[in-house]
Amino acid sequence: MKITDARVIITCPGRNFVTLRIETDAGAWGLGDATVNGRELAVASYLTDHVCPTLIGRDPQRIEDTWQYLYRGAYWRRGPITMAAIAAVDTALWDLKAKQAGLPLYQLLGGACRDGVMVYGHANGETIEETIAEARRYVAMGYRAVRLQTGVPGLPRAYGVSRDKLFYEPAHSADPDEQLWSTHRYLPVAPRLFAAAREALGWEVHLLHDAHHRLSPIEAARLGRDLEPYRLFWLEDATPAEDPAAFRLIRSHTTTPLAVGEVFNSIHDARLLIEERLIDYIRATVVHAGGITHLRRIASMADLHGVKTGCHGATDLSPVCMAAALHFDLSIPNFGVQEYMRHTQETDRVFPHAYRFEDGYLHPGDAPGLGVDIDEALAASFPYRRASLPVTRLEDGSMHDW
Ligand code: EZ4
Ligand code: CO
Repeated sequence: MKITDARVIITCPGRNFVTLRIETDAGAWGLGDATVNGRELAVASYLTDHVCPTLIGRDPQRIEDTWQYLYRGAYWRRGPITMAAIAAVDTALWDLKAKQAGLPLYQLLGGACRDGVMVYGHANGETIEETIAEARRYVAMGYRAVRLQTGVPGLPRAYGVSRDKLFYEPAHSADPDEQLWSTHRYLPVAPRLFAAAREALGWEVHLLHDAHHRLSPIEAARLGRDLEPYRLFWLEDATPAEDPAAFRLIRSHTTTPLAVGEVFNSIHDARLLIEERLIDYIRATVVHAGGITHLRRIASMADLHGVKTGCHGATDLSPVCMAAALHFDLSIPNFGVQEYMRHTQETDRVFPHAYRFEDGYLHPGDAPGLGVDIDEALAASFPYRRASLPVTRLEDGSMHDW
């Protein structure tokens, strides 16, 4: 079997998505997600200009060999753009192989380790009351886990607190929107939110919180301690993720479980955190961490050290990535939780899919391959629109992490 075509499809059904479609002389084809939020065209060029020409004529069944060829062959290893491009090829080849076998992908990965994939949704509100009202909606929909984010008095438009409810999109303007941050204002609010949430929602539902990489290590340690009474499932992205040693300090001060890694693209980003057991959940996901082939390696290393997975699942990960994550989640022993932000109806129409939500769990379905298609004619009716993630400044005007 030979690859005869590999092409990039860019579409914007509410937000931008970059998808790779690989075709073969045997008629089998596969899809891979290559979306990097706010930098979509860079991956599209990496694929179209550099990777796709080298795929033509290759045997699509040689998934591991192709991964190694693209990783080692580039000389320039790692990085979000390179690894998203490799992920797209890898995902498409797994999809293709499973379709050829007539099996849902999770069967090729060893079969199901569980009956469903527990997901968490996002409850956002300007006030604590509004956030809790949103959380109640998720619980009523059957969710067993909910992430709570609330506005901070004095900080208009803080990152991660959306005005939209079910459909939250942080990349909402062509140029980066400027937002404001103050840890001093935020730190007392988060524990108040979770105290009120436990009072209102009880202790059965899992509660999560995302600090979006905005704290210093000692601030994160303080927050972790203040949140301990409310038994969070996790505190996510406490400090900037490129500094793993910071987690030694946080870890030594708090028993609140820690999650990080949605921006990781390589096993090397996660190694120290996992080997020293500084985190409880690794957030790397298929599209941003080198595809199914590389993410399995990260998960195996994590399993060895008692760390579970909690794959990123925001709206900028397309239904193709979501499906890939679900097959992966279903098949690994050390799955923890899967983030699930719903896509818009336009996105769901461009990417018809077999995965379904029921009773707090997602299941990838039993269609062959990933179980996701792309309606290319409909995709073409939603042309690319430049969109950027926001930047954050402190109250004195200086730049900050977000
Ligand atoms: O900031 O997906 O946990 N989810 C998040 C997301 C990310 C965006 C970045 O592309 O933190 O909102
Ligand atoms: Co996050």
